[in-house]
Amino acid sequence: MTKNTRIIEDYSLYLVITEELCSGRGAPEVAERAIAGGVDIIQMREKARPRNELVSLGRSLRKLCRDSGITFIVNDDPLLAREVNADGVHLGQDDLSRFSIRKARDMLGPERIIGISTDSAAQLEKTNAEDADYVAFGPIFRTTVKNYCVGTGCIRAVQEASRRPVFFIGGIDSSTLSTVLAAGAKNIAMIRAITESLDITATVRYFKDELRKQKESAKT
Ligand code: 3NM
Repeated sequence: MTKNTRIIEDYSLYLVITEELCSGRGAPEVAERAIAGGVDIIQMREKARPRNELVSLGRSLRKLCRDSGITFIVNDDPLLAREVNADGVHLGQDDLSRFSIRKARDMLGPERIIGISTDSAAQLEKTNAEDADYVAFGPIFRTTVKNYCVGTGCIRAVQEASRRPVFFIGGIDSSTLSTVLAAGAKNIAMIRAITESLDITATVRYFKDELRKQKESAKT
């Protein structure tokens, strides 16, 4: 580790990359363009690909991220995260039945990041008591990978209840971002608003600018 990656700054932009949602472009190309726009964290989220492909793609993405000082996270699998030397792993609630947070921590050591998906106050409270570094909370709006959404009404309470940085996720795009920020969100995670964008660098720059403005206005 070249820096303490476990410290996640507020007002971070987190890009989750699933290659089949990249409009025909490869994940490394999307990552490179997003990095040029100033994205803070990139996750490789590939649900059904052979392990050798995951290792190879993971190593490519990790190199791109490491060369630019961007945090790189692997979804679902602490062993894969370790194999590609990612900065951390993101675990869904389903993954927690295979790997508890404690087990993932044992596998990854004290330096790496562990992120957890949550969608309720109960899951948030449980995660508060564990050695995780951030939580994702959502889906806030309708999205293609989930069949429900929680809405924006919970955002402020979630932000206040969480002892970790929270990334709000699910259907957030340029038309919904301001609502999410106005409700108290500090960190945002996205797939399609970035991966399906024609000009990924400009899109990421736009989201980062919005987060920066929110950060400034929170100070005053
Ligand atoms: N996890 P988009 S929502 C991967 O709520 C993921 O845990 C979610 O994609 C959760 O930004 C989601 O395109 C999909 O809606 C986010």
